[in-house]
Amino acid sequence: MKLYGTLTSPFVRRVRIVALELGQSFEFITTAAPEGDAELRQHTPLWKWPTAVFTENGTKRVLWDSRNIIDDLFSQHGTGPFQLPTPEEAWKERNAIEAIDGALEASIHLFYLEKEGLSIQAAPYLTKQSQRVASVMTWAESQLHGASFFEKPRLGMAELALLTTLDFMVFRNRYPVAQHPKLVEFQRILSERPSIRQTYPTA
Ligand SMILES: N[C@@H](CCC(=O)N[C@@H](CS)C(=O)NCC(=O)O)C(=O)O
Repeated sequence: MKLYGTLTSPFVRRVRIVALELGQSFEFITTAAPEGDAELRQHTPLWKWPTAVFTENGTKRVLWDSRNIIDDLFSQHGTGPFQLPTPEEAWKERNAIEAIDGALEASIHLFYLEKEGLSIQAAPYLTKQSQRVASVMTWAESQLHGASFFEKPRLGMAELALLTTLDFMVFRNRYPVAQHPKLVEFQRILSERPSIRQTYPTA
């Protein structure tokens, strides 16, 4: 697999963690460099990372979106330590991922805009986006049982989504995660996994 992205991207990190857990090596092309970004744009009309290119037996598959890439890795190599939801859990997991990804994307957009000099106060919608992040973080904390969204311990896609989101919030100073003891505890428990430790965002 050829993986396009940056080492700070929480969505790319999800793919890196899954690849590590499944023992799958990959070639990493950084989109932080203009050449990598130009190459990425030849593969995806969205210009977003992660984007992955698989070449097998002369056929090429190009996938964008972290979930799409992870599903592909799961179908090729099994799910390793990750648990897929039971049919009864599926709606709850999808809800959690949708909420977390909504908060993460809002936070990433605010980060980009602030970097370009725009303040959150510049428009009511930006303020709403910031409040949306706080709403989701508060909700996520209320749902946790230790390191799991479910009463039984598990590592699934909702937990992976939350962990990568929290670490991004701390790394980019986007949200005061420390104000939520259960979120901090969640991070602490998962940080024991080597795949999590080895993929912390770095500047
Ligand atoms: N739904 C996508 C979101 C990917 C995404 O938003 N990636 C960000 C980096 S973390 C990106 O590509 N940003 C560049 C841009 O928006 O131009 C996924 O799960 O992979």
